[in-house]
Amino acid sequence: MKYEGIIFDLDGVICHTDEYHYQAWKTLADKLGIYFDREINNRLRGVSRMASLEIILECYEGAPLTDEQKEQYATEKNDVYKKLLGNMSEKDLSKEVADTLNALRAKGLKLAIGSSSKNAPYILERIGLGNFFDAVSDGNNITHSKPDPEVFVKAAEFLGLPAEKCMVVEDAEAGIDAAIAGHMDSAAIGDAVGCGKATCNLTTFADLLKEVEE
Ligand code: B16
Ligand code: MG
Repeated sequence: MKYEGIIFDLDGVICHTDEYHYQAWKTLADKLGIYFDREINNRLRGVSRMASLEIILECYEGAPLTDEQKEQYATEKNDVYKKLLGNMSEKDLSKEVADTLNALRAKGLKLAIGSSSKNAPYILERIGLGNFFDAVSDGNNITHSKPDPEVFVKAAEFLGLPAEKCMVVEDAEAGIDAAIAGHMDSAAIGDAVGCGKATCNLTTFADLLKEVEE
């Protein structure tokens, strides 16, 4: 086997919460009179909550905001987002993803999450994967967000594996850059395919089964 561990990004790879992020940021943007659309939302993939707010504020024309106000707006967005996450259930985990994860584990690979989200444990619980992964590294245990490699370096540490034995699966260019910075191979899926920087590109999640073989 080429790898001993696979580190999965959560949002956009294991499940899809981007529509909920969009709705929650849109609620805040409308309140502040800021222009916000799905194209801007696309730039928030893999980006931390506070860095996402800064991107949204690029279109803000009011008086400069204090750090306290920014914290408050980020919290408001997260409150709306968390309520929307309450709609998620095991139905939000596709059969293809569930079957592929089980097949990878059956090959003896260790499986981890490497997500920027502070809501990762709650999302995993909602989709029925609360106790599935061998390690979870997320927005709660890092000080630097993707493209910094910290979240993946920590995931490899939690698995007890060296970076060169791990592959990262990502849907965001920031995540592919983080894998490269952490000296890990990467598989791009969805939006990240376009950046052309990953070790390999996946057309479907199940393609991963071919990529982990020697
Ligand atoms: P939270 P990932 C990322 O998750 C999302 O793609 C990104 O849109 C979000 O801003 C970030 O998590 C932080 O999320 O506000 O829940 O802490 O793709 O790294 O799994
Ligand atoms: Mg993602």
